[in-house]
Amino acid sequence: MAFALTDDQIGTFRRDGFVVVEDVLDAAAVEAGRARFEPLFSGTFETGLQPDEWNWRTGRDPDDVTRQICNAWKADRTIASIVLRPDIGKACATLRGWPGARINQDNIIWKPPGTKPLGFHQDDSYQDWIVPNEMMTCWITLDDTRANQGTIEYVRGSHLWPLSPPIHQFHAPDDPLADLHQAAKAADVAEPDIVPIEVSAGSAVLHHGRTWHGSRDNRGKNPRRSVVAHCMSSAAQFHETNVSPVYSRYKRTATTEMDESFFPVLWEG
Ligand SMILES: O=C(O)CCC(=O)C(=O)O
Repeated sequence: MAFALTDDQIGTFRRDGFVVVEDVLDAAAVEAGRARFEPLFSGTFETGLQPDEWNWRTGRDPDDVTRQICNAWKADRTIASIVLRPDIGKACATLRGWPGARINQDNIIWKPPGTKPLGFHQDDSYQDWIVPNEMMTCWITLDDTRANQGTIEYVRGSHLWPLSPPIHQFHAPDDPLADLHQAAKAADVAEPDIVPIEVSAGSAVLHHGRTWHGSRDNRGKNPRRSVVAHCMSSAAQFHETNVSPVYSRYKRTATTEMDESFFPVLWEG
C-alpha cells in the first residue's frame, strides 16, 4: 500500500523536523520483514551478496548491544521491497525539496530486551562524501514501540540547529545524550524537547538529516525491530575528495556520478 503526505504532515515536518505516518506497511509486510532478521544477522544472504556493513553477527558479538546492518537490500529481496519503494522516495524528495530521491543506504536495527543505546546524532554529519551532504530518512518500525523499549526519539525543532561533527560514540555509549547536550548549548537551547515515538508496527517516521535523534536501552520485554530507508537527492554526486571508507568504493574513477546499480533512484518528479 502506497502512502502520500497530507498538507498537515508536511507542516508538522517543517515545524518539528520529523513526522509520523501510520500504516506504511500492512500486517503481511511487517511479518515478512520480521522473518528476515534472524537469517540476515546470522549471515544467510538470499541474493548471495553481503550487506555493506554487518555490525552484529550471531555467535560473534555480545548480546547486550543494538544490532545493525547497512544495505541489507543488496542481500535480501524482502528488505529491498520495503526500502526501495517509490512512495518513500517521493515523500523524502518532497520534504527536502529535491528533484527526486535515491537510496543512500538502508539500516536494519534490532534491539532485543536488555540492549544498549545508540547515541543521539544528526544523519547529515556523516554525509561529507556526497554533494549536497543531505539525507532524509524514512524509519519504519516492525514492532509496536514504547518509550521504555528503546524506541527512536527525536529532538523537536533541532533540524534548524547548526550541523555538528559526527558524535564521539555511536554504538552503546555510556551517555547517549552527551553530544546532544553540547549541540543544544551551541544552539542556545536550554532544555531540548525530546520526543519518544510510540506507534504501532507498520508505522513510519520521516526525519530531516539534521534532526537530532537516537534510541536508549530497551528496558521492556519485547524486541524493537526497524527497517530504515536513508535517502539522498536524486541529483547527489560523490564528493571530489572526501571519502567514505565503505560507500566511496562505488565511485568510478573518472566521474562523480552515482551509479544506478548501487544507489538506485526511488522516485523522480
Ligand atoms: O532505530 C534507531 O534506534 C536509530 C535509527 C537511526 O539512527 C536512524 O534511522 O537514523
